[in-house]
Amino acid sequence: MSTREPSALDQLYQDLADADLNPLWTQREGLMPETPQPDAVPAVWRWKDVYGLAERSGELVPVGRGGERRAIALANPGLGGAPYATATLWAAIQYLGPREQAPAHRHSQTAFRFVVEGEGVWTNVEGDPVAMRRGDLLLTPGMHFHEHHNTTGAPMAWLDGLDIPLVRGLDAGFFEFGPDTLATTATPAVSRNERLWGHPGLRPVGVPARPASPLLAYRWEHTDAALAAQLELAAQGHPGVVGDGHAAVRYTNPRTGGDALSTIRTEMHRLAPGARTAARRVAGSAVWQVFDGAGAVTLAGLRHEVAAGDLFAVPSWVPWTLETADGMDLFRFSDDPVFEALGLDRSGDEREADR
Ligand code: 1HN
Repeated sequence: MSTREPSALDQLYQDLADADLNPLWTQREGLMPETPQPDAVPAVWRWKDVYGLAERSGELVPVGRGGERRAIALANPGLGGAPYATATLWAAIQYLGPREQAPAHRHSQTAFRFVVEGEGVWTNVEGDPVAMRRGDLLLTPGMHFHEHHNTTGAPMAWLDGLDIPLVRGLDAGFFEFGPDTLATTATPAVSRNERLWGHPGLRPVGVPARPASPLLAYRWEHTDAALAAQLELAAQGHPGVVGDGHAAVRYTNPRTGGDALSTIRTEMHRLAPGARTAARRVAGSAVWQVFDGAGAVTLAGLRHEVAAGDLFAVPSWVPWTLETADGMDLFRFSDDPVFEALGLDRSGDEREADR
């Protein structure tokens, strides 16, 4: 067998690799594609499937110290089994059985809960008991101690959203256990943070607040009324909706007017009966959950029928369209605030989305 002398060029590449160096000219396309090329793919999870598996987990797997939460993550099929819905977002269904408790801890990852059905769980955030009810958005900003307890004889499940993959990518994760016993078993209908910060347009004077949103609960009655008003006014010829028959609100930090959470945008969308949105795409990723009604989402040209509770992931730059015959409400969360803070935000309209 004859072995060829390596050419000077072969030797150069070998020596570069041996020196932990890597030349750009062999990598440019992968490093700098013309548009985002997410590993995550458009994906849909059905509520009845996810809920059924959560229920079975509830029967077989206890919740407690160590595992901390009975949360089952949406694992995007493009991400090789990682528990991530998109490149930056974690989404999970969390299930808490009758009288169960999920112990206190805190972490630098930002979290929220969105309740698609049920009630009876209180989440204590920094010792403030916050009721969780259908349609509510509850915040757990970074480094806030939190624990959950189910006060009823029925199980409850909800959607958890966190910025876990983003924080992982930034190597910014910190985690700390809290006390083993509940900070409080009180079950007020209205939490202290809502009593201070939950009055529209009114900011308490002299009440100290951390940079994160001091308001931790956004109640469905307000969200519902805001969306209903937008569509009613639009139908009467007044301006102000996102699109024809499409109203949306963003949850905000009442102290700053900015996003309710620093790394995650949270929104509720309402489509009037017969509405269809224009195709749109953005740099950055999102996860949606149908809250009420039914319709269809088209992701990168593929149409999926969806109904209450169903979830779908929209990776960066994937065009999406929503449509409904009888009306549909959808909760959306995304990494938009990160893209905006870093000057990476971009969007494309229907024309571009079709290219
Ligand atoms: C967490 O603390 C919660 O507090 C939910 O409910 C999901 C996933 C990973 C790490 C911490 C919660 C989580 C989590």
